[in-house]
Amino acid sequence: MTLSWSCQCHDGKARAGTLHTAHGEVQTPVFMPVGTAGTVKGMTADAVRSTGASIVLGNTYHLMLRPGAERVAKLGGLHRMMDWHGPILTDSGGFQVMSLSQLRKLDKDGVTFQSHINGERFRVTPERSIEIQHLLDADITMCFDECTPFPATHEVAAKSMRLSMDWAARSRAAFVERPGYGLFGIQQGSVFEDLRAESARALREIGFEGYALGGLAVGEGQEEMFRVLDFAVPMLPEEKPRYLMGVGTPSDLIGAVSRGVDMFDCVIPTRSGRTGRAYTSRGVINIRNARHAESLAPLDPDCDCPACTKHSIGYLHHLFKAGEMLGPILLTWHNIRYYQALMARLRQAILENRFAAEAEAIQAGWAKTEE
Ligand code: PRF
Ligand code: ZN
Repeated sequence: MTLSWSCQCHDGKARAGTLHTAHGEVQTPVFMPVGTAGTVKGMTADAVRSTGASIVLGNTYHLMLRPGAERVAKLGGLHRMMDWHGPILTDSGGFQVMSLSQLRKLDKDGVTFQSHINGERFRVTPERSIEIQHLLDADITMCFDECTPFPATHEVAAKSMRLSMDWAARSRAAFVERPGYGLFGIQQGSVFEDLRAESARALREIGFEGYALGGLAVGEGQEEMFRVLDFAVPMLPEEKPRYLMGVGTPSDLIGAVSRGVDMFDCVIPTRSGRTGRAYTSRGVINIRNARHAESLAPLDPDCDCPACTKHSIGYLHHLFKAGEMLGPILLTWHNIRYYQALMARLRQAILENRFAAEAEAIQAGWAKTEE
């Protein structure tokens, strides 16, 4: 059987479920740490596992440029290379090509671009993107799509969405079905209800193991994203997992779970960790702030990660001021642990039918810091 998802429980629109993949099970709602170039930056795979993470994300775009998809396959695939033996989802490359590469040219058949690393020329089509994701041995393969830039007129968004739907059909045709592996479609249509509906119809017609919401968190703001989720999520099949790509802050995750989203990925916990921003039960802490210099308090008294149980805020502040690499490592560790604990808490609350109260209690805690 291909990859499947079973729902244990609903609470309002929020769902608790289990993904069954070739490399193990994933409890949803789930946050997937981003391991762009074959590593969650600054973390060993053991460290990532210890946070409670059960699935990580890899990127077609980065790995095809370096070390190359065929070379990853020669090195035993992404799981072996990373020492990550759990499930892996790979993004298809379209989004990263448009945001990172130089001199890109998009046509009906695919995208030609130059590497942001050394200027080398590459071409990606839906067929090549799927082939690369097979070489990487992704449990979850994403369709090759175009993330419609924001803002877009209705006409531009319609044309872009229809191209992505054509590419979704080609991605499906190129995907080789194997037990425990699956292909996810990606809904586009910008902020327009009729285009989101047309996109959902096209994807359902093709049929996928899961359905992603693309083209959001691209500058529209949280209120607008939630407005779109209110109508876009119910358009996707009830019995399949739903994945909101590239989202988000803890507040975004709570709002999206309450609207029926099951899966997330984002660079926020890892990137913020590297720059000294910690997400905690009391709110966001900027560790470089001078007022932390002599604090003996833990970063987050409610967290069980090494940064919080073995060190003081004052020490973490010192590591960042001194440019020591342990600083970014410890804050990355903490942020990933915070995100995993948050998702586990939301899941438990859904199972016990008290999601709304739990969401409110978590958000009330954030008011306790002023940064
Ligand atoms: N498409 C793909 N990857 C993505 C996005 C998308 O629309 C987004 C949008 N937030 C993030 N990552 N393939
Ligand atoms: Zn911590």
